[in-house]
Amino acid sequence: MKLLLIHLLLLPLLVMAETPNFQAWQYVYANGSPIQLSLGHAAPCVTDWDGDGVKDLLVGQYTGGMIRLYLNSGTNSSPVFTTFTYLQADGVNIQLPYG
Ligand SMILES: [Ca+2]
Repeated sequence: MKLLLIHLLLLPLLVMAETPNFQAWQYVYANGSPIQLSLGHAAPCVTDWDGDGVKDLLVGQYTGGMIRLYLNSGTNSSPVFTTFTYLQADGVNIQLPYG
């Protein structure tokens, strides 16, 4: 009981410590145009996919359940995205359940 009470008392502190700091939205461009998905429902993720120290962009898309990979040819502070490839496994586009 004592342990539960301590957890309950500390919970607000943990929530406050993890509160994200959002900034105003902005388009992400590839080849000079905003990245658009045909049906929307984008699931973006930023990570250094190829291990070169520069963060890349992955975007899960509703259409076909596929995942776009935009490699960053710029820097982390000024990313540059051009074309994308779909993530593949054994030469086949990875498709996740969708719908
Ligand atoms: Ca990278």
